[in-house]
Parts: sequence; structure tokens; C-alpha cells
Amino acid sequence: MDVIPTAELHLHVEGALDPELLARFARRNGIAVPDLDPGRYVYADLQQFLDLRDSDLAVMRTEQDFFELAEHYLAQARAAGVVRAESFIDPMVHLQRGVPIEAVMDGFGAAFAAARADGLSCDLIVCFTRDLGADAAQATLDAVPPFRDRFIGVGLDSAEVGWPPALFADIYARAASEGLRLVAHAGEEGGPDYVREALDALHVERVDHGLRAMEDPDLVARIADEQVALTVCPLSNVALRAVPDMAAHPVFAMLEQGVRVTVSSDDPAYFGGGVDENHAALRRAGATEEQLVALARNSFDAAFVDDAERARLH
Ligand code: ES4
Ligand code: ZN
Repeated sequence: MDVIPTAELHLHVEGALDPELLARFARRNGIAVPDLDPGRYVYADLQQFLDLRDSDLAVMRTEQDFFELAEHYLAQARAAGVVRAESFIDPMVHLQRGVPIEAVMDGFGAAFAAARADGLSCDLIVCFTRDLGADAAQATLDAVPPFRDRFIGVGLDSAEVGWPPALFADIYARAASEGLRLVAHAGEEGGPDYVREALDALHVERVDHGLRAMEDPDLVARIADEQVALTVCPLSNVALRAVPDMAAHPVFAMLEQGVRVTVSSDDPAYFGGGVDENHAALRRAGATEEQLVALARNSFDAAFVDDAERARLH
């Protein structure tokens, strides 16, 4: 099956850390190689995945590690049909481990700049790790101005329940005033109220996941009416048990109800593959080629690019 050209709008670069890179970085940095048994990639919920991801990130120390991880994602993404990448990074997680912010921003930033110079449309989005709290998010926004040319927007990720969007309203207002684009994870674990709050308190331009918006018909009508994009990640949602199985994934209902829904891979090394594997899983669950092409068209419409670039992507 041919790859479907698409924009990948919901991808955590740290989630591309596969067993081969884990082993390479661990050896290079003199850290014990983690247990790489494939059984490690089974989760009861979001938190179990986040715990594994956090312990794996212990192998990442230097600017070169960050550069090679991003380079690896970008090469895989191109092969998977990605023609525009808007990719999340989580600087706070690395700063917490004592990695200097320069290693994170310059390593990731240089790999994205190199891919751009090589003809791939791609940009970074700095995420606030919501369960570290609003003060840490504020500190992150305070720390990144020297790297302002390396990213285009801010996002909000990690454990959702107990960390409602409104906690971060002032920080998002400041990010907006600095010309940054705004997105947030909402409605993956949290209910429809989290999605509504991301729209009303944070003024996000897209919602990452947004699955549980489907429980509230008025909210779905608004999202369809305003054409707020939802960046859903089918393999992630099944792996983290946000949905029972692929056939029951709300992406099908979203398309039927006129929602601007897109497909991305979230954390390709942890959930079973890139955007191409997500398309394949949707096909196996009954998605038609027309539906997959509609999802890709939505991704171009939802991308943070100018009109000329959007026309080129379409
Ligand atoms: C994440 Cl909330 C969430 N879901 C999937 N991957 C993630 N990486 C960081 N936060
Ligand atoms: Zn995510």
C-alpha cells in the first residue's frame, strides 16, 4: 500500500526513542542499557507509559543524543509519508534530570534545521509537562526566549487528570502575546470539560487527542462549526486503553460529524509505529482510502503554515 502524504501534527520527538537508540545512547553515556524485551511496550494506562518513557530518557544526556533522536524521527517520518512535521518536545523532563537546556534546544533544533535545509517542512512546539505544575511551566517559558528561532508554539502534555487547562491560562496568554501558536492535549484521559476549557481558557488553535469531546454533542457541534482540528493518534489510544479497540475508535464518528480530525503517531517507538502504521491499522479496522485521504487533507488544513505552503502541501 502506498504511503499517504500527510502532515504529522501530534508527535513527541522523545517518543521516537526506540531500542536501537536506547542501547546506543546508554553505551555512549556509560549508563546501564535498559531491559529491551518487547513486553516492555504494554501499558494499563497513560501513566504506565509515561513512567517507562521517563525511565528510558535517563540515557539521553548530550546535545548529540538530542540531535540523533530528532534526526531518527525525521528520517522515519519522511519514509512514512510525512511532508510536514510539527513536533513536540518536553524540555522540562530533561531539565529535571539535570540536562542543560542548551543541549535539548540546540540538539533538537539543529536536526530540524538540517531537515528543513534538506527540503522537509518541519517545526518544533515546546510542551509544558502539566503534572510538573504551572510554576515549572512558567519557568520553561522564561527559559526559552534565547531559543525562540527554534520553535513556533507551545503545547501541554503528560498526565492530564487533576491538571485542568485553566491552571495554565496566564502562561498561554503570555505565549500568545509573544506570537507563539497554541495547542494542548485535552480529552485523552480528561472529560469533555477539559476540551472546553482548553478552548475557552487557553484559546488553543488545535486540541491534541480530544477524544472525549465526543461525549458532549453540543461540544462536538461547536468543534465542527469552528473547524477546530483534533489531532488523534489511533495506535496510541488503543495502546493506552483510551479506546477499547480500533473498530471503536471515535475517528470514524468524528469524520461523519464534520470534525476536522487528523491522524498522527504520538510516540512511534512506544505504540507500534509511525503515521503509516496508524493508517494501516485504520484500514484494517475498515477505513476507506477516501477516509484516509480526508484525514490527510484535514492535516494540511490544520497545519501552522502560510497560504502558499498550504497550497503546496495540498
Ligand atoms: C504524552 Cl499525554 C501524552 N500522551 C502521549 N505521549 C506523551 N508524551 C508526553 N505526554
Ligand atoms: Zn501526545
